[in-house]
Amino acid sequence: MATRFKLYGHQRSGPTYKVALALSLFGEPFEYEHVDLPKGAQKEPAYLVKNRFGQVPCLYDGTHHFCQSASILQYLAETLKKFDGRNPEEHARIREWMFWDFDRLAPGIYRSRAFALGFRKGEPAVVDNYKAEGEAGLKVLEDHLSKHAWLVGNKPTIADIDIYGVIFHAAAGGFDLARFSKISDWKRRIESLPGYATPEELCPAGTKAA
Ligand SMILES: N[C@@H](CCC(=O)N[C@@H](CS)C(=O)NCC(=O)O)C(=O)O
Repeated sequence: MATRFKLYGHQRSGPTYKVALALSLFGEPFEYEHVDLPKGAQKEPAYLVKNRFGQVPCLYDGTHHFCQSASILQYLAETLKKFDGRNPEEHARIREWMFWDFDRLAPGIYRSRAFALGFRKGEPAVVDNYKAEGEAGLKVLEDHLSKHAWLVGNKPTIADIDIYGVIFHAAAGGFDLARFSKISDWKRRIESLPGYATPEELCPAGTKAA
């Protein structure tokens, strides 16, 4: 069946998962193409015309190729009218969470995971620093979720999907989420939404048809 969307990504890429999960929660089937990062496929000219930054994910909507997972989530919310804010203030709050994520949460958690899984090497002080940054980010999130069920407003938005895509990988980075009961409750709320699926289900280590 022809689908509107085609996602280029890698199963172990957190940003790829954010977009795949959004499409699934939005109820949008999509074609998926595995980009072989270890072989450098993301730096090949044929891929660079789709994503000038030479990274995954990249989303094709039938007309344009889009990159940067947070921007892609905003594009999906705006065009499909789901998981979006209801007014300019909520749109700004969503952006605040997504900008904070890539500044303060994702580096600590994604890098700690990369060290733990052996994708990256680092001196102990560097490893400890990323771990501490991840812990500090989790504390901010836990505090907010102790007063709110969702990150913005009273329903799930792309801010929740974006940050879930980081929290999903926290355990693999050595973070004990059992110590963060509000994050754990919120995580379960997202996992019970219709269309929820794991990276392995959405992004096979190979290309899948829609
Ligand atoms: N800010 C980007 C980050 C994308 C990113 O870091 N992608 C990584 C995989 S998780 C990548 O493509 N790495 C390969 C490379 O940079 O050559 C986004 O959110 O889309």
